[in-house]
Amino acid sequence: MSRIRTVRGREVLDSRGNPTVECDVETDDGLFRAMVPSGASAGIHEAVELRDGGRRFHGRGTRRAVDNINNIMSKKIVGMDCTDQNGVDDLLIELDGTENKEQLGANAILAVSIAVCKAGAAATGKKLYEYVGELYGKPYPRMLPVPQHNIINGGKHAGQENSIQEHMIMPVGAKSFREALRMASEIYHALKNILKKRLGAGAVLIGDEGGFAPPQLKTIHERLDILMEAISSVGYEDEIKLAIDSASSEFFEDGIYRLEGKEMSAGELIDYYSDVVSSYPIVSWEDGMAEDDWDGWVEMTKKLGDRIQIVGDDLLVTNPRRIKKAIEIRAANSALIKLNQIGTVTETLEAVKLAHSNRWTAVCSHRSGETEDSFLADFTVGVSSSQIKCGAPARSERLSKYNQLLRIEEELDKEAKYPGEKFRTK
Ligand code: 2PG
Ligand code: MG
Repeated sequence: MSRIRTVRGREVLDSRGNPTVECDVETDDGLFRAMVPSGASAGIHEAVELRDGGRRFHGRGTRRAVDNINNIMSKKIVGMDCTDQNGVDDLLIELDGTENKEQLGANAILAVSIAVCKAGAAATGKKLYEYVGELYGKPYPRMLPVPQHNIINGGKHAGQENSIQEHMIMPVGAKSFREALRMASEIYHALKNILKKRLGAGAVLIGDEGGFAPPQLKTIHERLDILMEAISSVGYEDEIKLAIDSASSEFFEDGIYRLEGKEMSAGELIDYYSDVVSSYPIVSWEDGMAEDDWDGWVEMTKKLGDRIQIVGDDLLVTNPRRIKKAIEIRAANSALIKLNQIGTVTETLEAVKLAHSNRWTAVCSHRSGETEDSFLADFTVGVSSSQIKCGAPARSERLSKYNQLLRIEEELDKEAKYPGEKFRTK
């Protein structure tokens, strides 16, 4: 038992240079800090990220959210036991009192929730991943996640319209996380050289998640061809599989998907995806369908769900209610997990539990606007998730998570498995 002494919020900047929320929680064991990330291609069903509006920071200021921490939440939380994660999160939810956390802001609530979680780990003398595992509440297999590295950025993250957002490599043939990260780094630099030689220096400018954003490559085929070339140039054809995130809500309107200069119905788009899946070693496809196109999701899962992982991001928004529905109607077979889509550690744990107990995978994910906080790495190991999506193996806001996973793997030594083999199905 360790009492929360002070709770202090502040406005800091994220990796895009936009304001975000940081929170310090002080207990007898020290000071514990959390920072929240922020999405660009955010789903409409996500919990509300409270922004100030007005001219300051082009309306993106987080002073109101910070004030909510300092003037409202801190008054109730101070004095509570920091190991009572459930109790703290329940209270924050109750204080907010809305469905989507619009009153206090999910950005404010999550900053407090994560800082309390870090304090709780210290109070119990546990490693953060161990403590998260305990909150998760199951005897869990020790596992390091297979990374999904987005090394070609498109869509909103690269200032491009009507294009696929993320082209990711998964080092499934690696024997450890450390080896996976090395392979990814080697491929990243091989890709950089090829792009530069073939398309010039402008092709290696990077998008929000550290991947390259070559404006000349407009179609998924052009992008995946060069990706495959980079993979084979360093000899990893057998070790690497691919994952895609369409972020299709961004190119869906009035029942029509507008991608790469074509207009398609859900069925036509799924046929297009099927061809792509047949042509490349793809094992995972995220947000192929738009956030409310439930019929499209069911159809895509029916058509491709036996062959690949169908991941719901904007569709599910880490919300147990939406995940439950998707499980019932078979609208996907995997949930993307983003803490700030739902707003507390406890609810995020519930979302992962729901996925895992229905034999779904749970892919723990960063946001395109990130911070140096590495909580996600510990969270991912804590819940024994088989995968993490954190962007390219470059830029420190991405590496803060990957480097923390290196430390955790070293600490766990031979105890931890790397589940790459699971994805070598194609
Ligand atoms: C996604 C995410 C992260 P954003 O769509 O999966 O890669 O993007 O944070 O912009 O929503
Ligand atoms: Mg996504």
